[in-house]
Amino acid sequence: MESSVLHKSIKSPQWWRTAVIYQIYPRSFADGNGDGIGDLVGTTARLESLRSLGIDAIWFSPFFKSPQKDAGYDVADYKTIDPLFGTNEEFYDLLAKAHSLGLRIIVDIVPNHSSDQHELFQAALKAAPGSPEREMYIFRDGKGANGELPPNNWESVFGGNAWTRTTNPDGTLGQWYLHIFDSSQPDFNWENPKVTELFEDILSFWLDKGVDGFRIDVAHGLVKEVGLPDVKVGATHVVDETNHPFWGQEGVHDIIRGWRKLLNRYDDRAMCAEAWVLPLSRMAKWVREDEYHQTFNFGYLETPWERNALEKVVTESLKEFGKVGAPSTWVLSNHDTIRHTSKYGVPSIPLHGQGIGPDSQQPDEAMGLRKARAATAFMLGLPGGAYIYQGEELGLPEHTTLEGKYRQDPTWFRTNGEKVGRDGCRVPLPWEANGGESFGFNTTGKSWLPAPASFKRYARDAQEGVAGSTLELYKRLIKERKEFALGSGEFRFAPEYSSDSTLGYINNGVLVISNFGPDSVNVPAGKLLVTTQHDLTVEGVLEHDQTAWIKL
Ligand code: TEU
Ligand code: CA
Repeated sequence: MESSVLHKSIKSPQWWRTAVIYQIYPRSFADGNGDGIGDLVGTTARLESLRSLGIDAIWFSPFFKSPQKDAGYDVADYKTIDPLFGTNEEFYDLLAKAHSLGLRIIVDIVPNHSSDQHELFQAALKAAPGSPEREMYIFRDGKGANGELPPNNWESVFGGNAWTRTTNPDGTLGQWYLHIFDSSQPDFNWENPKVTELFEDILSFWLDKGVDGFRIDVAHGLVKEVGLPDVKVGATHVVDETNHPFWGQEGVHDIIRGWRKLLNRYDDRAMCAEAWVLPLSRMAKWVREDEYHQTFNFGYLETPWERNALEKVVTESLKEFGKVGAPSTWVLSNHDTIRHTSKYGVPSIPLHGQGIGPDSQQPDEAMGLRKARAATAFMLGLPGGAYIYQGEELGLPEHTTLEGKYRQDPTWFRTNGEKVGRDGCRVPLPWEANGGESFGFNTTGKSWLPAPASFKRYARDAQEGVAGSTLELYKRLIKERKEFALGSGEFRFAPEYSSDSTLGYINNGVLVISNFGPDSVNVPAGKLLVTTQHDLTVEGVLEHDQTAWIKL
């Protein structure tokens, strides 16, 4: 092995080490019954078209019983599909069909908190302070003479205080409960073994039903520092090395090890952590041999389209994950962040959780799409697992002019509109350019969030089979990625093909080269496998903000 090799090839990878996993946001994927909200029947009917993308697996954002205060991340019953999306039977049918098409299914488990409508939280509210019922969650007396002040200074990720005061059954004011997210999402008390049991039971339930794994929500938040000390002023949401009382506490690792043991009892299941922790050396701790199989690489997601920054983050990722024997993952978009097409269309990336609204500077759509395509081509050539978010295969932009009256993200409400939140990346998918107001999302035209007019141009049927379309680009990238086994390939950067404005790497004999500079550059001869340029016949010259794959 050459010393510059950053990733050695793997002979027989476990599926998750190299998989391309497609995130379905159920309420916005496909609506079978026409009520304006995506559902399982609608999704099942679209599974073949998903398979034609070449993906290996699907991750479903939560579809469990929920009051939908945070789009399903507020779960009231972890074993039952919300009637909004369908029935358990419909999910088992979907699972069977997906498996018959060779697609694995990952479901989203939310262990940090439940909905306030969960029976356990309702029981806790009715029970007395200090009771076993209350011990399932995090209740505390308030500060001040009459307990009128919250127990500490913690703030909700969505804005405002992380504590809400309860009212006792007799009408007097009572204890406070902790919610790192919305007040409808009380945090579980992971110091309590009953909580451990609860989730082992939930995971076993879904494993027994045959799901291939889990995406674990807020994986870095479960354990809180003993004594619940104040957050030091200046601490941020994405955890750095400084100690934070509710992000990235060491105790989470014991929980993870317990789950890994459970998964190991089954064949070939995997779990992926949503752990917002940096630096990557710290994130890599989540994927040690006896912990998660994967973790989302948010360091990568937050890296701008810049030559040096990308070289640095890829090097660091492969080194740090490599040290613990885990694959890196790569991701550019998800349901919490601004779609990468729009992110690259503005001069500087808005802060995490900020969103882009009608009052913000509007993205340059063409520039954003061009860079996004180039960035995706750069990403899909890398070894490891890759996550793509529904709609990015269409080049969908964020809905950046969505009116306040449609917004549903708790961030919007809890910051009084100061942050527009995440609805802009959650607009239902356009399937048919002439499919009515909802562009084929359903047949009634109803849509829980209205699509911008531009979605007509991005509709799936307008791109299917059209050379150079973003959809065909994704298909080609995923196909060649498989063909050359890039997910498990031998990888190194290629300084001999790079310059100040270009960055090249070689993976299993395929040169992936991106041009970040303003001018066109010559690229080496070889078989052109794929290019993000609109005119696929242009060989030898790569324009600005384009990527090409060349078999040397
Ligand atoms: O997100 C956790 C999280 O910390 C963020 O990405 C957060 O959504 C963002 O900072 C808000 O601005 C997970 C889910 O992915 C998200 O959709 C849920 O809202 C959240 O947990 C609560 O369950
Ligand atoms: Ca529906």
